[in-house]
Amino acid sequence: MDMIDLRSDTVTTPTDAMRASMAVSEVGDDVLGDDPTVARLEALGAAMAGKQAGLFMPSGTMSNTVAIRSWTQPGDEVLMDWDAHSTRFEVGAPAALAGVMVRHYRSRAGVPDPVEVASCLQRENLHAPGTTLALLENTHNVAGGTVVPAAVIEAVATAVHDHGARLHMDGARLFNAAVALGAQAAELCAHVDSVTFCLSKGLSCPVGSVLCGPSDFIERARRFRKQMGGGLRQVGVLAACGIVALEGMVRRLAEDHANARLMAERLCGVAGIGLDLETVQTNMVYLTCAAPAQRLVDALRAEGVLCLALGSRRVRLVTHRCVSADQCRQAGATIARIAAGLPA
Ligand code: TLP
Repeated sequence: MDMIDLRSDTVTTPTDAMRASMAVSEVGDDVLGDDPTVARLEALGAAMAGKQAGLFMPSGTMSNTVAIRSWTQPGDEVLMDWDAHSTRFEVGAPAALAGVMVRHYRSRAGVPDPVEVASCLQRENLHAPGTTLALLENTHNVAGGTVVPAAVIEAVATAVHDHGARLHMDGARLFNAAVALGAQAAELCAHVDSVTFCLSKGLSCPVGSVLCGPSDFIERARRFRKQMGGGLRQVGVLAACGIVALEGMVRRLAEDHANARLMAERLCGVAGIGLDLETVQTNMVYLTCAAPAQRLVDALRAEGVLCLALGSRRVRLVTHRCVSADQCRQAGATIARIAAGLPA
């Protein structure tokens, strides 16, 4: 049976153009600063994010953790969304590897309220750790792949900067946000101090993220990346895929968004499924199911549809380059049939 894999956009495989560029890319020892392909990717990534410098990272998780470590001192407070990826899915890295105290704000459909963020920022005193960093996530994964508009980012940045803190954006799916908003990525990054985006999700690279920010921050980040074991040698073979992705894979993300939309519209109103169409803004569809989520996921696997249970009654479907519109239609019909038949 051909499986329709909607577990994540991380399942995308490299394109033929990526494989070809890997074969011919010029490489060198990147820890010694000798890899010209990595340098090209970092410069391109920084330019697209509108920042001074970029740093190639093995993963989004390491990129966020290195950013947190580079902007803070152990014991500082870092403010992030209650459902931020760095809180939910990074194995406690901010605490374990950066030694920071994490505090949470709550957003509405992934969009923070600048007034609430401002009210959470703490000044350092004898008792309180000072807030030195805040995080935003764009698109916001757990909220549904929702986008944070540029005006909200600017308002949050103003509050954070007025406090004397920094703002980092987890833009694992920054280009999905940009495509959905019809904006340039740099417009969404204009007011944040640093941003990371992933190459290995909808952009289809096998590995990698780019952390972008001011040059002195990136130099600190380079040391912390090394400290965490992320110094890589002839990694131009991977950076080459990133260049292909940034030059040619961004605009097609609109197709993934359209496919998510058609699947969501098919599933809206189906018995046994709750779905908020307003949160379907990019390439994700979150379902609330009447039956336990894992039971629905297991039943769908037997029918050739793969998806993830992210919560006891929540199932996530993610569209990407390796699933077609027809497959999304087929998956929608299968999910509707199975969900309607499962006991609560
Ligand atoms: N998210 C993965 C899982 O960890 C949930 C996925 O399948 O969506 N920030 C955000 C917003 C992310 O969604 C992810 C990956 C990361 C950071 C981490 O990226 P990687 O997996 O490269 O460490």
